[in-house]
Amino acid sequence: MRKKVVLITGAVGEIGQALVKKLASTGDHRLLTLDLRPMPSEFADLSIHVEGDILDANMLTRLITEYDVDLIFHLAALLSTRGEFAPELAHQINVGGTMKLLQLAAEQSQRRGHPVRFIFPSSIAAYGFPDLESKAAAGKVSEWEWNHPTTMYGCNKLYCEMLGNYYHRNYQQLASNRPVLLDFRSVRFPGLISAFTMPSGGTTDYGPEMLHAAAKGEPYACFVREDSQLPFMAMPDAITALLDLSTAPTESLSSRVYNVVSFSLTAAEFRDRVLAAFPDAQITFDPDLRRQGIVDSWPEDIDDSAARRDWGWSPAYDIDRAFNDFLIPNIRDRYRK
Ligand code: AKB
Repeated sequence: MRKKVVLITGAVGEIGQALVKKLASTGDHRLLTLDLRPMPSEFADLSIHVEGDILDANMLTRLITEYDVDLIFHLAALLSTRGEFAPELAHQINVGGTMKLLQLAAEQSQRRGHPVRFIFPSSIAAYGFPDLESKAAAGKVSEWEWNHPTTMYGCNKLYCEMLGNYYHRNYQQLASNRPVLLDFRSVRFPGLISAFTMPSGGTTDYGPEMLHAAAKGEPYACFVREDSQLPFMAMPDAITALLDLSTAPTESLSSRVYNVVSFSLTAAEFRDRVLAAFPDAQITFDPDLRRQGIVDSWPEDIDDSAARRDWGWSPAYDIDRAFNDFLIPNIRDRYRK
């Protein structure tokens, strides 16, 4: 008999590591993880790990055939800044990889006669404002406003939300026997901040970079202006959002794509919080016009009332708890060691 597993792609990334740790701690799931990189040694016993490329269609087919994949967290992606340096590669990974996995999950749903749950992290990169005036006037945006992404990554995320919806609702709509369809669910994340891992290749990275540099006693030149405002979330809340959405009863979901957010702050406010914890931190502002343009196109805050109403989303870490109870103590501890 095939073994029932939860598949996590991009498992060695920031969200992946936090998710693997959390799911392994419950002991309820057998985890199958996939990443180009090996799992860090402290995670070695937590999953069956496959070192492989999301673009390797044969390998994906083999995995889906060998294991009974019940739930997928598809985290593998090239983030927004890196995607601008390699847009075609970003498209291949972000769209090509997702498309292949959606197709395999659709086939698997059909074979088992039961929908595979497909959880997909999307992003505030799915939004795009033409200028700072419209960004300021919009304030909190809901899911289907200002969907005009300016980055390859943002285009990829928005399109993959649509693809997920397609496989969820309309796949093989003209077939005489409609197959069992997969169960696609997506959360749009703001900038995520972890105490235990560092982001790479994203445009919200200035927040975590500032914090980790201060704890290490290194100077940091922030690549956006002081007044740049974006929504953020502490990593444990991101994991809660993924898990809560994955188990929400189908009948409670009025949509397949939900905004989630914890707090919003400017880069100057971020600096002030870092300085309050690390008074000797040397933080300067040296905006990079191109990355600044991306941040300026993203909303300063997002409206997550649909997630709160439909599946009870509620972040445990507001801005004070995120900094005082999670980020500062754990980051201090990490670099003290
Ligand atoms: C990035 O900056 O690319 C990511 C994101 C907002 O999705 N952190």
